[in-house]
Amino acid sequence: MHRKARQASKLAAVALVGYTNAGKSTLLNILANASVFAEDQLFATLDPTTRKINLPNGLDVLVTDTVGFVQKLPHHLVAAFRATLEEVIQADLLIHVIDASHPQQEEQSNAVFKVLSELKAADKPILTAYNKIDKADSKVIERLLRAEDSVAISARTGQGIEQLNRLIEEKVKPVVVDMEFLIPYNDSGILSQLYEQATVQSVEYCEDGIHVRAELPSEKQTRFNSFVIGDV
Ligand SMILES: Nc1nc2c(ncn2[C@@H]2O[C@H](COP(=O)(O)OP(=O)(O)OP(=O)(O)O)[C@@H](O)[C@H]2O)c(=O)[nH]1
Ligand SMILES: [Mg+2]
Repeated sequence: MHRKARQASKLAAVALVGYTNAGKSTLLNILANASVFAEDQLFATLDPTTRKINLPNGLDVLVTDTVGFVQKLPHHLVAAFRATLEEVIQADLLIHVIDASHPQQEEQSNAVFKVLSELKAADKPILTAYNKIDKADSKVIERLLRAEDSVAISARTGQGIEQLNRLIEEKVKPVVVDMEFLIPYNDSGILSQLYEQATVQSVEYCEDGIHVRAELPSEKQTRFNSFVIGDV
C-alpha cells in the first residue's frame, strides 16, 4: 500500500482522561463491550488499554483507557503514568470523565486540567462526560450540563451512552482517502460496491480492466485494498 494511503487509514484516537475512580474503565467496557478491570479503588488501572469501537455511524475509533489523574502522583505510579501521558499526547480527542456524584468533583476536574496543560494537551478537542448520574443530584447535573460539549452518563446503567456516541461522531471527522482502483472485468461487482460506499469520481473502461477514481472513508478502504493501484 502507498504510504499516504496507509497514513490516511489510521483510525482516530480517543483517550479517556479523568480523576482516579471517575469511571473511565467502566465506560470503556460499556463502549467496547469489553472487559477491562474496573474496581472501586484508587488506581485500579495501571496500564493504558486500547479498544476499537464501532460508532453507530459505522466509523471505527480507537479508545484508550488511561491511568487516573490525581493531584499528587504516588511514586510507584510514575512509570505507569508516563505511558498514559503518551496516549494523551497522541490522542485526537479527549473524553474527560468526571464523577458527577463526588463532592470534590470541581477540585478533581481542576487537577485533571492542570495535568493536561502541563502536557500541552489542554487545547485538544475535548468532551466532558459527567458520569455516575444514577447516583448524582439531578440539580447538579442540570447545572453541569450547561458546559459546552458535555453529556450526562452512567457507565454503570448505560444511560446517556447513545448521546455520548453521537458527540464523539461529531468531533471525530471520518478520514477520507482519494484512491485509484483497477477492477478486472470479471470482478465488476466491486464497482457497484464502490458506487454504494464511496464517491466515484471517474470510471474508464480500458483493456486491462475498469479504472476507477473514488473517495471513500478510510475505514472502508481495507475491503478494496487488493484493487488499489494508487492514491491521488
Ligand atoms: N453508581 C455508579 N458507579 C459507577 C459508574 N461508573 C463507574 N462506577 C463505579 O466507580 C468505581 C470506579 O470505576 P472505574 O471504572 O474503575 O474508575 P476509573 O476511572 O477507571 O478508576 P482508575 O482506574 O482508578 O483511575 C467502580 O466501582 C465502578 O463500578 C456509574 O455510572 N455509576
Ligand atoms: Mg481504570
